[in-house]
Amino acid sequence: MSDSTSVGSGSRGVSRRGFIAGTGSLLGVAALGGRAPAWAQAVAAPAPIADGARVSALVIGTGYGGSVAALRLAEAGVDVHMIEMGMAWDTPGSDGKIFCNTLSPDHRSYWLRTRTKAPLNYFLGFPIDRDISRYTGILDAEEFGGITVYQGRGVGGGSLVNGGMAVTPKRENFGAVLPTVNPDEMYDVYYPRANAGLGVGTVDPAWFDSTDCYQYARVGRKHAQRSGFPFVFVPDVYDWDYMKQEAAGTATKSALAGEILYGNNHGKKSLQKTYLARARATGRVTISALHQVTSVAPASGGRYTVVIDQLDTGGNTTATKTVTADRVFFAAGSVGTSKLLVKLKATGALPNLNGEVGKGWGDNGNVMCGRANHLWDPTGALQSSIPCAGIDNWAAGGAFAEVAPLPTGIETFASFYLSITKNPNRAEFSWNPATGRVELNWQTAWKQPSIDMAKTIFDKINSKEGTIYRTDLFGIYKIWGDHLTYHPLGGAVLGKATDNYGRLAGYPGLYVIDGALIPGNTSVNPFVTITALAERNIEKIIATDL
Ligand code: FAE
Repeated sequence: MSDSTSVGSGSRGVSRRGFIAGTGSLLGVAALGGRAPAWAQAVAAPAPIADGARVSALVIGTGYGGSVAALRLAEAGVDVHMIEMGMAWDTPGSDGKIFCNTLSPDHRSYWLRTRTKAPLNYFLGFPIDRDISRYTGILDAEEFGGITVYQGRGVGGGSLVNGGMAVTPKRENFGAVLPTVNPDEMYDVYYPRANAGLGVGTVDPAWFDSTDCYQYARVGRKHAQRSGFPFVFVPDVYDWDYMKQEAAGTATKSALAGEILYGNNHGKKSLQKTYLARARATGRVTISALHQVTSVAPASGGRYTVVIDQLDTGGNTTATKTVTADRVFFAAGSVGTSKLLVKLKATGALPNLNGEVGKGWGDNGNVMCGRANHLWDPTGALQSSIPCAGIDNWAAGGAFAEVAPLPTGIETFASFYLSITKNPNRAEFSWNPATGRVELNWQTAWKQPSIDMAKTIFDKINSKEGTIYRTDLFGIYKIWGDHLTYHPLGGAVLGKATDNYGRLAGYPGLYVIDGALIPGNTSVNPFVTITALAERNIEKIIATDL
């Protein structure tokens, strides 16, 4: 894997040469045969950021918030350098694929672990984790005291590993999601802009009704409806035409080969193929992969000194670089941004950050469970790894459950769900000087409200169907996956740690522009809201600060 996808500071001409980021053509890449995919071939890969460099805008992280900021700043004529601790994920491995499969994880699967840590870690009561070699892999299972927080690592952030479920919250719930933001501007301008930029679409209902790969979701729909729950199709950034071709046997299988958690080699429109492709095409955006920001502190002239460790694929620091930036955008994700800000405030690099930094963190109420169906109600051996269906009991019970796949390749007679719930608990990050680490005070018991809310759906369905919970998916006789979240949110909350547009209190030129701004819950899957909020904030920042 190359460690950089950059086009070089100031080398605007390089990527202007006709790089058209039409995702339709990009997704048509069949077997890669050891070559880089089209989107990666279109730009040169010169050296990463140099020690002593001076940059106009430095963006920490290449997930949703960072990608929106980079694109819009570049379009406004600002040169942008993005710093990403994970890999570029633009070069196939020895098997000809960039990403490894969920069913056969190798060194590419996890961030600096010697054993996998699968979210669903047992099957039929047996542990399924396996040894791997330590590598800067794609999925970080970051462990805090009471919770494991899963995050994507690499150019594209969470878009590399997520299910692509692209959900706009119901308008009536928005007031609780972002209380200080005007819903009119979000629903009229920024949600539509985000959905268009991300390439969001919905499964063809007729195809859904007939294809083998969504039998599990049809079973989910039947059970939901028989218990009187509203069933909804959930939009996704997967290329639905490509999935039809997979099912027809005319395209290399990706969603239908179980690819999801450790990357998707074909049909998913990750940020690499959408916002980041457009950002690179401006010629103003440079990305240094395998570079981790460790410090940001004021420099002379209102600028900032940024310290960056360059990493090798073993996670070792091979160089430490100090650069100067006019403006710095924290887009390292809820956890990454919170950890940096809390450390920098406590250790004296940014002492004037206010007391809200590190607070207001939530897990989006994530909780998982499975149900055991009757033998006459199979969910299908072939399951698309891309979920497309949900059960909406938010208003009545505080839970929105996505009907999730169990793409094991065998018939399991199981229905599996990831619920997003209205869990009120919020945690706080703090600096521990003894360990030199940032800690999070979340407790596993704080998931109980989530379990109770999810039970408003599944107790009723079990009772109606005469079925039971699976007890073999998260341990030995353990029903609830209450040890994790996929959706970390908060830690630098909008209007509290920052002003109402993400400007950090006390430091002109420092901004937060990622999931850290959102106070703990979005009522649905979060990345559309993170993207829309970033679109709103960067528009204001460009108009007034630059
Ligand atoms: P994020 O995408 O996490 O990007 C932050 C980036 O910053 C990462 O690439 C980091 O490696 C990088 N970084 C961190 N610290 C540093 C540092 N010090 N220096 C340099 N780089 C750094 O942030 N959401 C949905 O809406 N729908 C889904 O279907 C869905 N499924 C998910 C499935 C899984 C398994 C996971 C893990 C998440 C899922 N999510 C889903 C959540 C979604 O991916 C997440 O909310 C967003 O990615 C967060 O976007 P941010 O821009 O905040």
